[in-house]
This record gives sequence, C-alpha cells and structure tokens, in this order.
Amino acid sequence: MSFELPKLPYSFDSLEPHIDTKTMEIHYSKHHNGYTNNLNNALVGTNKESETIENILNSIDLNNSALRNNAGGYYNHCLFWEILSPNSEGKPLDKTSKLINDSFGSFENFKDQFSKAASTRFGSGWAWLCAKNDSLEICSTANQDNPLMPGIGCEGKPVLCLDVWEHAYYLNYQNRRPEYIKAFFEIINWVKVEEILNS
Ligand code: MN3
Repeated sequence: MSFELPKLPYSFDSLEPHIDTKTMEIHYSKHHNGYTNNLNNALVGTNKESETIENILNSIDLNNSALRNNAGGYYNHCLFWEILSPNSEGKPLDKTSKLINDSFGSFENFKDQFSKAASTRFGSGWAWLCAKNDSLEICSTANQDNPLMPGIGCEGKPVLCLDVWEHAYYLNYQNRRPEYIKAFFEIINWVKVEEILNS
C-alpha cells in the first residue's frame, strides 16, 4: 500500500482572488505531490507501510527527518485542502461556534489569536486550531511538524490549519503574510471544520 495525492475538491482557480491559481497549481502538483512521493519512499523497508497516516505521525521518531518532514507534509496539506472552500459560509457553524466562544470569548478574539500564531511563526510552518478535552486551542509548529506528533508542543485533534510557508502565498502576497492570513478567513470550509469536530 502507498499513500496517494488526494483529489483537490475544487479547481486551481476557484480560490481566487484569495489564493491565486498559479500558487494553487504549484502548491498541489509540485509541493504536495513531492511530500506524497517522498513519504512513500521513506516508508520503504519500515514496518509502517500499511499503517494510517495518523498512526505513523503518533508514533514518529523525530530523529527520522525524511519521515518526519514528508509524513507531516502529506497530512498537513491533505487537511489544508479540505478546510478551504470557494463557497465559504463565512462563519463557524453550531458546535464550532459554541466551542470558539467558550474557548476564546468571541469569534473576533479567536481570529486575532489564530492570526497572531500564523504571523509570528518564524520562517516556515503552520498555525493550528485543535480540539482537546471539549475545548479548542491554538498553536503553531515549525516546518511540516503537526499536533499529531508526540512532544511537539502542540496537542489535540487538528480541526483547522494554515500553511504559512512562503510557497503558500509568496507569488501573490510576497512578504505580506498578514494579508494572506486575512484572506484565509474568507475561504474557510466551516462545514468541514464542523464535520471534523463531530467525528
Ligand atoms: Mn505547503
């Protein structure tokens, strides 16, 4: 068994103007495809080839950088494409909305804290919203690390993520990461986030 690049649930141009067509095409066809192939290569000869990606991440040896970077890169982008949508509801649905209010006081506070986590991540990495013990937490990770990896300083079940590597926004936004973060909130698939929270 090997991991496959999942089909993108929308066309490359459908997130315009928030994420441009060329960025989507390169990000998916080159970057995510690369992580997928390199993950399969890194799994050859291990006893993990038939495990789920979640199990691989939960039990990862952080010293195995080929597996760490590519299993992370594979999982992170799979989730990222899923929680984006050209037809965003614009605001969180029932359970998500309640948990956001309970955990952060208001949607605006959540937005501020998530944006801060994304904008202050130095270099390449991700911002995360995770469910943990019936509440939500925000954190960020470096490179392709994620909350499923043990001892990464970021815990819980990922329900929302934002790629802040330059490859995710540089063609359109150059150094203006805060503008990209702001645009992200226009294209969140809140139906999917609710579904993940309920799963
Ligand atoms: Mn990326």
